[in-house]
Amino acid sequence: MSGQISKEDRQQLERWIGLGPRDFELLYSISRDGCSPEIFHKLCDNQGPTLTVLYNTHGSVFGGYASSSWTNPPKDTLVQDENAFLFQLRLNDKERKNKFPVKNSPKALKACATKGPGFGSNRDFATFDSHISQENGKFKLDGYMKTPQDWLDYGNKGVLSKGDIMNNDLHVTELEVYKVTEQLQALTPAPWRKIKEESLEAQSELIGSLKPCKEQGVSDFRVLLLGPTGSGKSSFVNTVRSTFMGRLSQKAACGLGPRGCTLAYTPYTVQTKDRKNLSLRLCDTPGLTENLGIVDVAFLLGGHVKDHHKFFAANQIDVESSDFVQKPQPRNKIHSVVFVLSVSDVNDPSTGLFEKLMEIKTMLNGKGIPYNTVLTKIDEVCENTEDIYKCAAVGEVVEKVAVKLGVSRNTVFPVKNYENEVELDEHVGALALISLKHILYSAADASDAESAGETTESDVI
Ligand SMILES: Nc1nc2c(ncn2[C@@H]2O[C@H](COP(=O)(O)OP(=O)(O)OP(=O)(O)O)[C@@H](O)[C@H]2O)c(=O)[nH]1
Ligand SMILES: [Mg+2]
Repeated sequence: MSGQISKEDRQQLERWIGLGPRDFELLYSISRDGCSPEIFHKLCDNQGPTLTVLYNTHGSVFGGYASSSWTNPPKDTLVQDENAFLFQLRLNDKERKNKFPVKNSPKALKACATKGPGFGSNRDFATFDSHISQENGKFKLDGYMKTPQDWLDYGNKGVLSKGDIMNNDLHVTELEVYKVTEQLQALTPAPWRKIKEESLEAQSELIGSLKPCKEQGVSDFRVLLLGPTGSGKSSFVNTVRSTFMGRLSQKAACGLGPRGCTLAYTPYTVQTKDRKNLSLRLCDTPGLTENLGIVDVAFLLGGHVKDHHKFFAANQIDVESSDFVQKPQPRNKIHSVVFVLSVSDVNDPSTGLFEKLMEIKTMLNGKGIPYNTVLTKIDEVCENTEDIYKCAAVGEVVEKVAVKLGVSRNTVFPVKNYENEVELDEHVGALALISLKHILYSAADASDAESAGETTESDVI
C-alpha cells in the first residue's frame, strides 16, 4: 500500500468496515494522476469496495467508503450500498474519529461519468465535478459537503457541523481512492517472533546508554564471542562496528582456512559515527575446540589472558608466561558470553561441538555469567533479511539451537553478517542491534546483581 493514510487510520477503517484485516491498494491520487472525473473513472470503476480519503489544507482527513463499485453512467445514477459510510479521521491535525453509516442504502452513492465520487441522493457529500488544476500544492475542489443535519442518506451526529468535519473547506492537498480487499493470510504469515519496529538510531541510542554498574569500577562490558572456526565471530564484530559507525568496517580479519582465521584474543571497541566509544568490548577469539580449549575459556572468563595473546591448536596458555595475568582486575573479566554458531554448525552432528558448549554453559552458570547465542549465516535459510521473523524455517532453526543448547528461544538471535555487501543494509543492522541489545541487557542484569551482592562468583582456577 502506498498513499498517505497512516497505519493507525487504516486499522480504524478496518474496524469500521468490520470484515477483518483488509489490504488497501492505492488506485487514484489527484496529486499523482490529476484531478479529473475521466481519470478517476478510468482508474477506479468496477474495482469493488473502495475508500475515498480527502486531506484538506487545515489538516483534516475525511471521506467515504463504498462497498459497491464505482461506474460511469452518462447521467447521475443512484447506487444501492448497505455498507457505505462517511467518516472523519482527523480535524485540524488532531485525531477525531467518527463513522456516519448510510441510513438510506438504496441512495448511498451517486455515480456519474462527469463527476468524482459522490455520496447520497442529494449528494450529502460530493468531491469534484470537473477537471481541477493544482495551485500552490492544493486543489480547490468544486464539490461540497452538506451539514450533517441535512444529510438525507447518511447517519447524523446531531451536534456536528460540517466545520466539525472538514472546516467547511474543500481546498485539499490530496484525494486518494483505495481499492479495499480481503487480506490474504498467506501473504502475511504470523511471525515466529514479534519485534517492535524501531529505527537503527533509536536502538543505537538505547544500546549506547547501557553501562556497567559504577560501583564495580569497570567502564566497559567485556563480551566474549565463542564458537567454532568459521562460524562468523569476527564478521559479527565487523557487522556491529559497521552498524554503529555508519560505514563498513573490516577491522577484524575474516575468512575461511584450514586452520581458522583468528588466532589471538582480541577485544574490539565499538565507536559511534561521532567517534564516541560504547561501554563495550567485543572480545573475538580463535575457533573453539580447534584453536581454543575449555581450560583456556575458563582463563579468559576470569580475565587471566592478556589482550592479543595468541592461541594455537588448542595449546593451553602457559600459566608462567607473561601473557598469563595472575591477578586479574575486574575490568579484564568477562561480563557476558555469546555463542556464535552458524546455521550449518547447528545442523552438523559430527563435531561434538554441542557437548563442548554444554560444558562451557555449566561453567558459566556456576560463575553467574550470562550467555546468549547469535545464529549467523541466516541468509542460508532465508535470503531476504527483511523477512527473517516471518520465515518459518528461521523459527525452526532457532528452536533447534535452543533445544540443543538447553536454553530458551528468546536468547537465540538470528543475524546476517556483512560478507558480500559493500554498502550498509538497514535490515542487517537491525538484526545485529537486536542481538547486541539483549546481550548487553543480560550483562547489565548480571552487573547489577553482582554489585548488589546477589552472586558469589568464585575466582577462576
Ligand atoms: N553468507 C554469510 N557468510 C558469512 C556470514 N558470517 C560470516 N560469513 C563468512 O564466513 C566466513 C568465516 O567468517 P569469520 O567471521 O571469519 O568466522 P570466525 O568465526 O571469525 O572464524 P575463525 O576466526 O576462523 O574462528 C567468512 O568468509 C565470512 O565472510 C553470514 O552471516 N552470512
Ligand atoms: Mg575470526
